[in-house]
Amino acid sequence: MDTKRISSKLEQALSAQMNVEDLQSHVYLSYGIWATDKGYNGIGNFLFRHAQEERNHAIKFMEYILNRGGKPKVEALPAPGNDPKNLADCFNLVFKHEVENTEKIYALVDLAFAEKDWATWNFLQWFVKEQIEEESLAMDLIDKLNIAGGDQATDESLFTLDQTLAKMPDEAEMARNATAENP
Ligand code: OFO
Repeated sequence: MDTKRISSKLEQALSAQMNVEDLQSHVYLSYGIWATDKGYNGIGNFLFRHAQEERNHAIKFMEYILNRGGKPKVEALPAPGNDPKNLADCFNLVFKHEVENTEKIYALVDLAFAEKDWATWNFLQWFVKEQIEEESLAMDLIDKLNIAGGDQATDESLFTLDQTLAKMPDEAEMARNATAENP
């Protein structure tokens, strides 16, 4: 009896996204190595933690496909690309990667909707929400660097920024979770 509960088209599209998440993980790993090598250990650590999150996203896709009776395929990944030119470039690239990823998730939601595969549509809503957090986190990085002085940032303010990012949570706080004590 065929127990597969997902179309081959969605199975392949979700499997491709599993590989995209793994590539994102490698990209953040490479940025973390770049930052640490430049002496920004706090920023490097933040990016390494983020690389791990992307890896977890890949596993989430893998498990879902398997749970629906499909079989994901691990593909060869392209190289992560050039190192960022500077911190502003690094944070802008993080934001760009997240926006591109959001668009990929939306395309999957569209596909699940078109197929009326509500289980997959529901599964993907977790990623829709996650991308709001990830984009906020990336915007926060850009804001923090601007506050530190952007291109004109002094070594001292960059040192403080590095320390701040070392302690920054991996998840952005959602506006609706804010309280008077924790705005
Ligand atoms: Fe940064 O995002 Fe995964 O999904």
